[in-house]
Amino acid sequence: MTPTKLDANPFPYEFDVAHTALVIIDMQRDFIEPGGFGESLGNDVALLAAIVPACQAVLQSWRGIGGLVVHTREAHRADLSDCPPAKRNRGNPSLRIGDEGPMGRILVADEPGNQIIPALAPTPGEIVIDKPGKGAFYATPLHDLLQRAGITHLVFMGVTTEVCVQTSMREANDRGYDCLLLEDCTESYFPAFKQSAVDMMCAQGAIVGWTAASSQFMSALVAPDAAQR
Ligand code: TIU
Repeated sequence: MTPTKLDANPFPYEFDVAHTALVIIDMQRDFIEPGGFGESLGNDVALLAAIVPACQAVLQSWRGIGGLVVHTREAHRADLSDCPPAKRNRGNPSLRIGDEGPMGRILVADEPGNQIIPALAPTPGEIVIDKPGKGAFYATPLHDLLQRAGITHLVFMGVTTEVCVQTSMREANDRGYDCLLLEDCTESYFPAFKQSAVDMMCAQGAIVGWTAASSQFMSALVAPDAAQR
């Protein structure tokens, strides 16, 4: 199969759909809606909701061509046995992981706040990974699942750019995946951190990976030849 090529930073990114997964990091109510973990840390969660339409458009296109989709959630077991005290006790949040909040227990699996937002809800057959850390590979079966599916390339969306997205992309890069971050499909509670994270991923000749606008990615999906340089 001829690889698809799109204009990206710092140079064109090549992939083929059969060996690529779309990875959507932590688009769960805990981070996007008031009353969850993000707000408990003192953040303005409204900033993050702005990327939902762009994420929806990419997800729809990717599903339309039959691409593999992976959703992650930052989620702990109800007994918090996978939440190190160093994580739970850090800082001075209004609610700690495991505490009862307006959307159920904060960052605990199966609670209402831990669900992926309805606009991006997984469909049957899509992979959903509950991860106890910031990275999607730490203490999860993700690498094995991707290897078994023959995946070599990962396209990232989700929140937050410099925390769970960047950590996941770095973990993926060290495991040998070619990674692309869709710039307008990721957001941070700190716009300057988002920009720095985007810049540092593709610096030094794509030291962590590539970045591109979702419009570039979607053009490549619709008309692979037209998107080539
Ligand atoms: N606080 C923050 O920016 N992010 C997180 O705690 N988790 C994710 O990024 N998902």
